[in-house]
Amino acid sequence: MAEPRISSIDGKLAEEFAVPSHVEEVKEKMAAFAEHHAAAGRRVVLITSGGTKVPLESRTVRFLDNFSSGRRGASSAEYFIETGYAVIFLHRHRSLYPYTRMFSTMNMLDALKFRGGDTGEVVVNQQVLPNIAKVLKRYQEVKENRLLLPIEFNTLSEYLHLLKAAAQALSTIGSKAMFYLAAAVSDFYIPASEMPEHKIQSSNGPLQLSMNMVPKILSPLVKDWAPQAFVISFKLETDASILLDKARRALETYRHQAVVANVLDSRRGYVVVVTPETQAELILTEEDEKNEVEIEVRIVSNLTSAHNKFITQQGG
Ligand code: 9Z3
Repeated sequence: MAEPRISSIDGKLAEEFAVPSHVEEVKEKMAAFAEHHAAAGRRVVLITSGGTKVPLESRTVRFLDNFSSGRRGASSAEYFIETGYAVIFLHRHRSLYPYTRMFSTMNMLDALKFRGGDTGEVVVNQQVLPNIAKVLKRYQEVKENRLLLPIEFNTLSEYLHLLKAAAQALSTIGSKAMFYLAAAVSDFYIPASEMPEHKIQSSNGPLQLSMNMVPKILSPLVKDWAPQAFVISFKLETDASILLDKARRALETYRHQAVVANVLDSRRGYVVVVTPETQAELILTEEDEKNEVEIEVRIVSNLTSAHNKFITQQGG
């Protein structure tokens, strides 16, 4: 099927997806962040992370969601910062967040002890919160040096408009920008014009939904909004036998630099980084798992090397 024209995607975005009121303000923030870090000799990566919510009613009671925890994006953000990048972290509200992700499943109050006294002192039990001192120190350094710019989204509409704004904001730093599109974005949505205003009534009987295809935003991102950037998309399948074919097809269609291909159940221990010329399998061994090595450290290392080469080739 022929690729939709860029202009039609721009039009669709404006017509069918509500524009968040703060998009221009966020765009300026992202542009200032990118220019500041590029001037200091740093590369900038825009990471998308987490799932998207697709509302079924305009006064939303119900929505369609997906499995993504945001762990891939949050851990990758930390490894990119360790490699010297500044990170714009475009993430789903309440999905995992860099540094705090390590403690997200615990009950904070179980890790604290009230000592009492005049000051009402509270102390941390470091056995309950292992590594807290190391992680907190790193988090504070990252904050002081403003290496991490967090931007939140909730719905698919917010995600699409904020990604477009990010792409335009980063276009000024050319090949120094990387896009690492790890968010699990819905392929389907109900256009505002077809959405019921009020809560769908179960008294009307079984629910049948008809959903439209979400415009393929990678197309204008690569061709139009940030044409010099180094762009990585992710391909997720549950059937491993079609994964690499789909990854290669995505590269041929969008002509970006790499696809990180993964299967739902094995995504924590196995991915393939596919480029037009190469295919690299990244695998965690049992030994790695014992040592709590995360696959994102390998993904980030592979892609930052490729980004280096890309910048050299572009003469930037
Ligand atoms: C991914 O494939 C990510 O690796 C995961 C990470 C979402 C699987 P978690 O957030 O999981 O750590 O729990 N992201 C992209 C998934 C996606 O929707 N890709 C689209 C597709 O496969 C194309 S861009 O068609």
